[in-house]
Amino acid sequence: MQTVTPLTPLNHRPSWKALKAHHEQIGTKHLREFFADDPARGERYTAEAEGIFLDYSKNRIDDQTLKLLVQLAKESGLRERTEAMFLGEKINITEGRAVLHVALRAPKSESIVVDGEDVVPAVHAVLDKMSEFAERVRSGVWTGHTGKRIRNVVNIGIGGSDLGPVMAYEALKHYSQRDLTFRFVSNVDGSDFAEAVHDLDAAETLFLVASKTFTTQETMTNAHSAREWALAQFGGDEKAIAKHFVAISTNTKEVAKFGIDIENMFGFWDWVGGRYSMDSAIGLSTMVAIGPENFRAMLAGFHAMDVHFRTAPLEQNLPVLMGLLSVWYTDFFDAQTVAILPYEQYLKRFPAYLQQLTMESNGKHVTLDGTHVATQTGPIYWGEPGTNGQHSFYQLIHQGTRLIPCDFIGFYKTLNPVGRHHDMLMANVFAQAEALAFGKTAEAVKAEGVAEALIPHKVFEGNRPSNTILAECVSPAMLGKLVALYEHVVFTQGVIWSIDSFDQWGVELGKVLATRILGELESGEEPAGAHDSSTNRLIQRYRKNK
Ligand code: G6Q
Repeated sequence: MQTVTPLTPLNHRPSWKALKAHHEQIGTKHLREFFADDPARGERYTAEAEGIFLDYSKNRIDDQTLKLLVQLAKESGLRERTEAMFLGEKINITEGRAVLHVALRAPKSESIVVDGEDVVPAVHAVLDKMSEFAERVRSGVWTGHTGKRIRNVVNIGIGGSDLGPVMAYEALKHYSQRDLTFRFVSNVDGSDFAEAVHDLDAAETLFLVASKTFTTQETMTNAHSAREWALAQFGGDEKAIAKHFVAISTNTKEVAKFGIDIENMFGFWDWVGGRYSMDSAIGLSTMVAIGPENFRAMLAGFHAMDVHFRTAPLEQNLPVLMGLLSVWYTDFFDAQTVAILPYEQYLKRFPAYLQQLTMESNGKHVTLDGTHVATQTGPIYWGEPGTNGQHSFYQLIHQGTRLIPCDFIGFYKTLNPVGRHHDMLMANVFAQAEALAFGKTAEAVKAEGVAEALIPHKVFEGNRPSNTILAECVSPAMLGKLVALYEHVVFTQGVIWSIDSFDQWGVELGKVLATRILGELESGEEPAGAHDSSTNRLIQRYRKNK
């Protein structure tokens, strides 16, 4: 790893100190006051780009806050770091890698050079190969070992090789080829695999084994079980494998070892991080589902947001504004989480997808130069689609003791116009954001004739911040824009916190320990008891009862 010149700690940057003082002045000011002082803020604190409208007026900020946050972005080198990413510099310093998910959606005319090689032609070559394959499966030209048409596509992958494909499939189901069934297997828990294939015929099933490294324990275990499951139905005929398994990976050697024809391997590169890979070959299941043309529309959506992030002034830049606002709450209000609340059933896996994108990227405790961070970093992202969440956890957001900034996401149009459903859905978006911001005072409750003793229980303090994002409708292009929006929110946060948003060392320790413990669980001899007393007892108990 290259040595990094010591960085100015975040809390020593001039704008940070100014923000601290500013927070002391306005930190307790109520959104009711903000709106009373500035009645037009609902019109002013908005930004729009690429068909995405952001209303950020219900945040606990004023012009000075924004000025200082933008200054913080400048002092933290956001523009320079953004350029470094787009130019293919090795900004993932702990792994010595470029960070080029933006190259995955770069048009053919662009050129991005990594280690002396333009990567854009290679990206398009893989896209063309994926398109050809997807068309063959979709049209029935690709047949299985017995000559039957493929009806089921099972993606086997985990983490970045699963969450993006599942989310995108769910989000874009409306655009999918409905005579194909899609399933996703990720967990090493055998039930995941068993349930995914229990009603499938191997002769009509195609497995996409998605693994950047092709060594991930869960994925390889599931892939081997799939291989055995298929071979059992094909009378052990190994020749069947080539027709029913394809690989998405960067590791040709391991793919070949598994028995997959490397002609049927779709590659990508070490400069694509797992959680940033749904628009690479890892998105093959998405492409088979929605078709190459829709997939390319999705890539164009990603690219449009990339261009906006790279070029729009910071003050009108959607990812920059959202990133800075989350830093404001995380570091100055001690907010620990951000709720992602899509009012769109098709986006039901979007919060889960963002969990990985945000938390694996920015859950870091040291800065790029290896010193302990001076402030809190990555907030916990979580959420569920509305209106379901309203009937479960919104209580805590409205009346609990924690500050939970929310991102509401809604669309002008639904893909399934049924009666009044969509207006009802959207009425809830606006109502929730309004209720969170303005609450309900004791006077208002009293005026309704509520009994004295009940009044405190019925008070809504309000002053709970939110963003509202509005867009046309769920489409491949819009999904690309939304994902890229949050990718760049994460990037913005990471630059302010001076952390490496692109490594994930935190997942390693557990993996190493699990490998060691697995041996102890399966061993014929009583293990030596080399752990702490708690772990030793748990292992003993499991061995006895399994
Ligand atoms: C993502 C992470 C991680 C990764 C999985 C699967 O950024 O690196 O979630 O995607 O561990 O890895 P493979 O694709 O190598 O199987």
